[in-house]
Amino acid sequence: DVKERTLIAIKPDGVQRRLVGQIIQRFEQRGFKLVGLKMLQASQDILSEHYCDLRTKPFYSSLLRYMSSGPLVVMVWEGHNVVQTSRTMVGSTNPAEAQAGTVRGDFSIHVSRNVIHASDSVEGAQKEIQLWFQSKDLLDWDCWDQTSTSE
Ligand code: YYY
Ligand code: MG
Repeated sequence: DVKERTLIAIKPDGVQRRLVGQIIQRFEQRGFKLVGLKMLQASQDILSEHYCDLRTKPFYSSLLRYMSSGPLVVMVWEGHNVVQTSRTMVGSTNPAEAQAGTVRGDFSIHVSRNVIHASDSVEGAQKEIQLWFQSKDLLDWDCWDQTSTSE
């Protein structure tokens, strides 16, 4: 499905460390299309919804504190197999296990500061996109290189 979409968020440590440009570059370079982008400091409400599956985990409250501690850059990327391919690009949850060449494998060392979020399934992505974006803020734009320019 070439219209598959996923939610990618650069976490507060990624923004603080000026990694926004490099991370966006990787997704553009791979061939995905950016269809939504915003910067915000997240509330506990939206984060508790976003991480509802983890509410019983011991790290849950520190995760929410960290995720609300500074601005996030939240994006929606579109393209063939984008959910699975972005998980591969992002690397293992624990950066100690993440391969070099992945975002986490290149930029992080600890699971509590792992720089980036990516949806883990197509259904999860749909829920997360609805949670973080209004549909009017997602742009269904055509690439010029796929459009006729004979005028
Ligand atoms: O999807 P992903 O981010 O790779 O991992 P999840 O299992 O969904 O956990 C979400 C988030 O929680 C993870 O990115 C860091 C944090 N976390 C943690 O602080 N300590 C753990 N042992 C596991 C996860
Ligand atoms: Mg997850």
